[in-house]
Amino acid sequence: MTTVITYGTFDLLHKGHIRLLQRAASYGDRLIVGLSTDEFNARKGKRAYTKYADRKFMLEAIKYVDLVIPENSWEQKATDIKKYHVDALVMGNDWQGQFDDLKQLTDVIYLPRTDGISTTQIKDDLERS
Ligand code: C2G
Repeated sequence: MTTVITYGTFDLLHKGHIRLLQRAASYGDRLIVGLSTDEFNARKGKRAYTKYADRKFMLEAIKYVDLVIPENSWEQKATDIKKYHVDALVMGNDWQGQFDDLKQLTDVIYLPRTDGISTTQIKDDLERS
């Protein structure tokens, strides 16, 4: 069984998130999502509209997702990769190169982001409307 992992906040879930999960899942038999906790988001300088428990609930309802674990730190990826015997880390290419240090542990794949949609864009559009 091949295992894929990805990480993110996945706030205001949108097509870009779903397409990332769909493509990440295609690299293996199971997809694990490291979901940024509210506390970690604060450290990332992000404030999610939807609280962790509800973001987790929504991700678990997505057919491409097999397991959701909390992402509490930048440093946990290596531990997660070993713990879950991960074969590939998949991220959007806004992270291009950022996780290449993990190539000694697993495949690292950066996928093109989905153009024209982002949580920030949604918030800005709603503010203007
Ligand atoms: N994404 C995408 N296309 C978009 C928007 C997002 O492919 N239009 C991807 C991002 O590249 C990322 C994933 O969807 O791989 C989740 O996006 P965010 O929730 O914004 O994740 P981020 O805040 O970048 O957190 O340790 C890594 C971080 O937790 C990643």
